[in-house]
Amino acid sequence: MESTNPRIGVVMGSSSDWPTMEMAVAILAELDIPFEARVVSAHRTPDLLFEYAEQAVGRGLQAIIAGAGGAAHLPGMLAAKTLVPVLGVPVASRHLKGQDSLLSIVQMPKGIPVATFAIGEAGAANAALFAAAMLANTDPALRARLERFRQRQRDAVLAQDLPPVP
Ligand code: RP5
Repeated sequence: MESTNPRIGVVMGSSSDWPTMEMAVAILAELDIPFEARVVSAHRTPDLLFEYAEQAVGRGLQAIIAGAGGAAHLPGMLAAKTLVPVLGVPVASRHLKGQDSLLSIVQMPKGIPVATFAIGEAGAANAALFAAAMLANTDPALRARLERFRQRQRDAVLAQDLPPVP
């Protein structure tokens, strides 16, 4: 599924984040956007984090979707080390259900922006859709695929029925 020339990097602090972050990967695959997925931990593999961020521009990444739980400094640290836009996904943590992740990602001090999405699967999927919309500004074929995605979504809602009133 991964591309040798990814346009989007999907990174997460642990393989335990995968059930959330695979929602981003599923959207990127559906929209036929070349991506890569990696485990990069801010506190367990800080040197790898620096290396990944420092090489992001040169490798042609156009956005990095970064998911982490707990004291989720991964997106902010990546953003501190690269000019590639970073989209942060708060992963639901065991004790605080991702409130901690959300606040630590969204409350970046002035000067280093991280676009922050909803906690959990919706946030991961929306981060991928947001990255797709950014790339679609200069990629008409991708914009057409994104429009078809929206159309399928509209059609699915319009086809929904409710059970009869008892
Ligand atoms: C963070 O700590 C990860 O992003 C993950 O959400 C959380 C727990 O990691 P594990 O202990 O499951 O590896 O670094």
